[in-house]
Amino acid sequence: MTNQEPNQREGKLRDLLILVPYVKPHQAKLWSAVALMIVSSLVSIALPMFMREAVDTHIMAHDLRGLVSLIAIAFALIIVMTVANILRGRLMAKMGQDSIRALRDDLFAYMQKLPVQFFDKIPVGKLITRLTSDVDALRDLVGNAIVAMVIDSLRLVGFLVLMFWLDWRLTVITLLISPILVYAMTFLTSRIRKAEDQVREQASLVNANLQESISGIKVIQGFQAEEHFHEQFQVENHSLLQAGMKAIATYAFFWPTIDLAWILSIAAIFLFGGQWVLDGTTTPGILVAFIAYTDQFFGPLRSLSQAYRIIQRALAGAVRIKRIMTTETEVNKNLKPMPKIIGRVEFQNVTFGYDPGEIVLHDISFTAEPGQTVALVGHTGAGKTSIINLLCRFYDPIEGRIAVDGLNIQEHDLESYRRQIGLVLQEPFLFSGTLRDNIRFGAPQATDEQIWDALKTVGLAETFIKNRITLDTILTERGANFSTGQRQLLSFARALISDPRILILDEATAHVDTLTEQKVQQALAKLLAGRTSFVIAHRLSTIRNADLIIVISDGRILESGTHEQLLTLKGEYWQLCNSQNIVQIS
Ligand code: TTP
Ligand code: MG
Repeated sequence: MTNQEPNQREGKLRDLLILVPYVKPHQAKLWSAVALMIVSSLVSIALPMFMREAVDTHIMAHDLRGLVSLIAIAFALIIVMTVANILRGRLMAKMGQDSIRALRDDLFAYMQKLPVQFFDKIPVGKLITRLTSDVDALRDLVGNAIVAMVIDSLRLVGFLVLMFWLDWRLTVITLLISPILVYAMTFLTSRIRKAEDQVREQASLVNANLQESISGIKVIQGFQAEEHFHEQFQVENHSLLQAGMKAIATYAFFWPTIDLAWILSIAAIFLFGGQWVLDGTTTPGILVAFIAYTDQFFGPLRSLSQAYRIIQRALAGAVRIKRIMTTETEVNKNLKPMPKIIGRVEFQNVTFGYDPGEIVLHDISFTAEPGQTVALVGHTGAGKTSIINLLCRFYDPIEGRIAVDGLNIQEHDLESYRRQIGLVLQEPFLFSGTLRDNIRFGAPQATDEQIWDALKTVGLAETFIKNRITLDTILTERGANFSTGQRQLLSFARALISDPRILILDEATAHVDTLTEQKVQQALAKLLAGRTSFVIAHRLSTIRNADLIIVISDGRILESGTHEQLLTLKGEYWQLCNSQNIVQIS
């Protein structure tokens, strides 16, 4: 769905409307900045006229006092302009930062709710780079470009009007030079932009690469694959260098070309203007003022071309951000909330594939009665986790229907549904923070007593007390200061606290040793009691007591029934049990 990143040049001005709600609260700042900019623009438009006045009226007439007072007035105006510019810069920067902070907040909240599919298709590093640079592009737009665009256009018009009024012939000469400028502004800037796009793209690849190799550092070092990853990184890094060099090479043309245009205009103005002063058709003051105007004329042109680039980048960013913010609403279609459920789960002829062309689950149907424990059994890759993914609505089936208490889960609000599901995975998600926060993750209002009770139930309390671990103990990233088994039990405690109606354990007991396993079995029994539970475990001893065992193979249900029923079938399950010496035990 969202795997194609839009091209930089895509995006319409309309897409920038996503900024309106963020800029609106800062309207006062915006308008003050506009007012300040109008003041400073008026001064900058007027200043060359002072030069004309100084030369023609005062210098030519040897009027020193008049000259001094004229300069004093001009000086005062320049101070006004400078102060206005400083204030405007601060106001706009503040507005840019404030509104973009709010946008970044919202974006983060949206991202957290995006369908899992979204993340399947874009590497995390790339997503992060994209989002940070997209947000920055919008900040540049809000904090600078919007106002600059309007005011620079006004200044340009102001300059042109005054220039024509002073001497239309000189104005025509200045404008004759403008094709060089137009070339620099359009052709060169579009090449620079392309090169910069490539730099950004390449930078995001480097980041994705970095992110991957940092999170896999243990495996990489363990397998001594550093060289391989380094080589890969060198390749990406080299491409980044090349993209950067290309951008710089193009950029190296830009300013000299602009300067050339400027110097040519000044030379032409001196050449023709000088003659016209001599033949009396224009005055020295006008010539001086004109040179000042020509100089100033280039300023807004430059910043307009910069603003144009910022707008292009912001447009591309806005499209991607908008895409994220609208993806979310596709899921949350304002559905009615899922009422409090009892926990009867039905799969009705469910067919599913992560890629519609590649079916992973074929025509799956089964019913789990409230409170039952259902075990999903099958070889690796059979589709067990995929069934769970559908039940959690990380994905939606292609065909068929999943109902809980008879209600189609696709027709009900996701949040209110998921709140009633507990998910314990093989690799528990622990985050940096206190033990307390990690355990009451799904039930923030849980008291310390409840947390300790849960820890007791899963058999962790004793060890924790012995090792002086309190609820305030800080977990380092991903709970690295706990053993894998302890992390697993922590995630049991977390599930207990949030007290879900439907509980899912996907390979959740894989890390627990046989000694603790007895404890775990007791903990599990308490955890599963009174809830509809789905248990996936390769170790079949964990699931013998299940009310319903479903054997999956290649995405199809092969057999289902209780342990005893399935053994008498002497089919796939019987074989699986044989391979784990379970038959004898039973
Ligand atoms: P799973 O449903 O993950 O298989 P499983 O849970 O039975 O296997 P295991 O015991 O190893 O955990 O995979 C079924 C097919 O779906 C498999 O071909 C891989 C594919 N698949 C994806 O394409 N994307 C996914 O996110 C997942 C989970 C699976
Ligand atoms: Mg699995």
